[in-house]
Amino acid sequence: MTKKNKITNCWVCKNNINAFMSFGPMPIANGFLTQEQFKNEYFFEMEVAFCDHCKMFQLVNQPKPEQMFNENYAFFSGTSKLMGLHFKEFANHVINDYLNVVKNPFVVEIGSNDGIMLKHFAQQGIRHLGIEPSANVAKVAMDQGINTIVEFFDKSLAEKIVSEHGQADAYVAANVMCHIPYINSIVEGIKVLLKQDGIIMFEDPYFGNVMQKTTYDQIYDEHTFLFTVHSIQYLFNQFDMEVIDVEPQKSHGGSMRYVIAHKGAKPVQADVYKQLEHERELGLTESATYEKFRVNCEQYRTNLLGLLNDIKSKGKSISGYAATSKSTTIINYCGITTDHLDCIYDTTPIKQGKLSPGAHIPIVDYAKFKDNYPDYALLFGYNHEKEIMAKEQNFIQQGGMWITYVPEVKII
Ligand code: JHZ
Ligand code: SAH
Ligand code: ZN
Repeated sequence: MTKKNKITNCWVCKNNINAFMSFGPMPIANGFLTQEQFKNEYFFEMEVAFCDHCKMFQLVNQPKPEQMFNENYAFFSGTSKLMGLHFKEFANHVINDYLNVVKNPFVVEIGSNDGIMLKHFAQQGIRHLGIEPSANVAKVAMDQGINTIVEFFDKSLAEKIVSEHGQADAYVAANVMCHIPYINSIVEGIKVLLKQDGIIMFEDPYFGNVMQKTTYDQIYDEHTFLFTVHSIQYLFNQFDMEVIDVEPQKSHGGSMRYVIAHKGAKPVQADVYKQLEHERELGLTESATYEKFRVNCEQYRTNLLGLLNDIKSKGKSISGYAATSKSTTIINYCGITTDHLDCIYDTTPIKQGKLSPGAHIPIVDYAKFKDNYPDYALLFGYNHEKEIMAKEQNFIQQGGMWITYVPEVKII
């Protein structure tokens, strides 16, 4: 049964919002399951809204955080080598450009997962604390000696951290700020946690890229929000903090890194104003743009399902490649089934041997891909294209073909 617990007011500014689009009933994106679990599988109506007042794009309906982030969480950050390098660069940027002038600095990261970023602070002997509610991924970090607490960050936890460790010089986060519905409590918590001259640096998928490339697969249960500089500026201005710099990133199909400080504490860089202007040019502050986005999503769905049906009508085989969270939206919104995909190959041990959320497509160890190449492979992990192509060169050499849907549906 599809559960409804819909909000009617914006999570950020509390103004009235209305959904402009539904992606239909959706399961938990990382809810890989066994056959015995089918009867209790959770679905919610995945509807999205744009708040015309604070400019925040958001889900109006989603599972509770504990249903998604717990001791069975299936996403381990360390599965991508290139993301490992990305987070080393992120950590060194914070250390070299902000912490070098501070005596005995203290860094807090939320959503620290398996320690992919925090380990670079730990290895340099920097005082650090990770906040990670999913116990299984947190354990991987703790086993490496990275200080981690298994909790959800919010204002009351921030107060507790300050009383035990003092205020932080840097607050860092990646791909987690957009995951938290009670975002105002998070920002209030950061305000309490951060020293007067401290720095906030976080990154998340950028709605500008999602809109331009129609990568609607960034919309799933975990992503309560897709940010823009406009919406982030509104969010932090509410609590006397401001965006002082923006740094576009290629990761996850296009992300934005926001640098934020207490109001007046640090100079605002020109790039912030440039990006705000660019967002107005793209129409990201106008409801009409979101209506166009809906039409584009529907077109992409028609194109992808049409291509898969066409290939199957010729008797050819197709497998999925990389059981990403994003693939749950593509599969369930487009109506992709086990009639289309034989299986999905993936590197994550706890996903292997299970079935995909909703459509119940088998997840198979990627090492078996080469033993049984399909005619076509649908690249769900397009954001890891470089890494995947490098290890799967043989597939093409043996006559296999990749199907992508970013930035358009096509055979590569
Ligand atoms: P990947 C997750 O999204 C969830 P997902 C979360 N909500 C988020 O925002 C981002 O991460 C940060 C597989 N894979 O990174 C392993 C291969 O099979 O796009 C994983 O199952 N071969 C927190 O899940 C999946 O892809 C490979 O070579 O969309 C991870 O997908 C590589 C590199 C990955 O994140
Ligand atoms: N930063 C890593 C992990 C992102 S996955 C990366 O970019 O690869 C998102 C993580 O945020 C999950 O491990 C999840 O358990 C955690 N999370 C979700 N809500 C949180 C909250 N309120 N406080 C801290 N972490 C949270
Ligand atoms: Zn709002």
